[in-house]
Amino acid sequence: MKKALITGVTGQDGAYLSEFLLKKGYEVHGLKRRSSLFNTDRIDHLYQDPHVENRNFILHYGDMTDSTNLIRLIQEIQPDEIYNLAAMSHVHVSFEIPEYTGNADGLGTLRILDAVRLLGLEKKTRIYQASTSELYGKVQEVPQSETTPFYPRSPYAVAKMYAYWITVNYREAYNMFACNGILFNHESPIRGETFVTRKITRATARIALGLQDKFYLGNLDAKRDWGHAKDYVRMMWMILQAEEAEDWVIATGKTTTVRDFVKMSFAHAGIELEFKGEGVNETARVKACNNSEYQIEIGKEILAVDAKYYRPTEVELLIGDSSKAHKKLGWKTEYDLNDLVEDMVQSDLKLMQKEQYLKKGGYRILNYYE
Ligand code: NDP
Ligand code: GDR
Repeated sequence: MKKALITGVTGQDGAYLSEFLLKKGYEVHGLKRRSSLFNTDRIDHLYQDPHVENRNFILHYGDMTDSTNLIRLIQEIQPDEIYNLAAMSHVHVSFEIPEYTGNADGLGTLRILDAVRLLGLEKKTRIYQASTSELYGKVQEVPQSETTPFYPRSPYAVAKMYAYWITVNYREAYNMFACNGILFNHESPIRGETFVTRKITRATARIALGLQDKFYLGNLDAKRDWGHAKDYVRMMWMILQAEEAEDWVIATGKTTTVRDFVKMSFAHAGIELEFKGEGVNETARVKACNNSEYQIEIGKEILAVDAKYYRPTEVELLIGDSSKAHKKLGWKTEYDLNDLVEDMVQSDLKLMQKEQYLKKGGYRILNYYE
């Protein structure tokens, strides 16, 4: 039985990857942070009682900023594969906590690589590093491929740039099987609530069900290459099964504006929107609604722009070229953007129906939807 260690197991990708590897027969070890509230919502369905013998899903406390803990865990587990997914992963927030982001996302990656080297596991343990399309930053070339130069535009991207190169360096210096997956944006119903897609699908459901009047976004012109996280975690595994350790771009090859994502999301709930104005004055109103269950007023303003969501430096356009992964690893996607939006909107509608019941029962509904 192969053993995998996943850092960031409680995150979106960690949850899907755990499920995927367990189905493949792996013993999965996950690194989770201590928090004052339970933080395992996304993996609770995989939880196994620690009193039961022969568990194949085991959680350990740890933190990417704590080297001794990482060394001890890797020594105990002796993993065949490490998937380094843990990171402070929010680009906008990284402008507020740049030093911590550098420590967790940049140096954290070094700590994993160096632990494997110090423990003499270079030949045994393969390492996947969660690199990102944010490395491309300011547009140098489109579509972006493994040979496109980097120009990071946030403390997050700069930290991930260190992580990218230290992974390449350890591969070359110590002959380790360490690879970067340069993944473009990938989303799902369990995407963090403050990333733009999930913010939009949650707002769609809340507005449709009368739980919220309006929501605010930043740059509606930004373009992203959005895929489904389920397709992308499969690729993480394929990267570590390849014959050679290399770096790979994973993307759909299509790009869409934030504005168009909003239109698609509301369209999946049967609501047509009309956009007017420009920049901070842009708004969207309800043009038509073909779902009689939603008592939504035609002409109502449901979206406005708030400059507080603009980033000090923005990444305007991402579109990836994954031809290397298609050709050499045979990677194919099962979901397109339409399937993704449908999956997210349907899931949020179900989730928000629960909020509706709570509200009817007199419970206070938290109106926090940043
Ligand atoms: P999430 O934000 O959903 O999950 C991040 C995970 O990292 C969480 O489990 C979080 O724990 C954990 N974490 C954060 N800081 C630390 C720390 N100091 N020590 C230990 N664990 C920590 O991210 P995703 O699942 O979306 O992304 C996974 C990885 O892939 C990240 O590295 C991200 O930067 C990268 N990436 C993501 C892309 C995407 O579109 N999703 C695209 C390209 C790269 P907790 O739950 O306690 O907060
Ligand atoms: P991104 O994702 O920065 O690409 O990083 P995010 O969803 O946060 O932003 C995408 C684009 O939408 C614009 N935007 C807004 N973004 C947020 N979060 N909130 C808003 O209100 C809003 N309005 C407009 C942003 O300006 C941006 O252009 C994600 C993360 O998962 C990273 O960890 C990962 O590395 C990259 O994707 C690939």
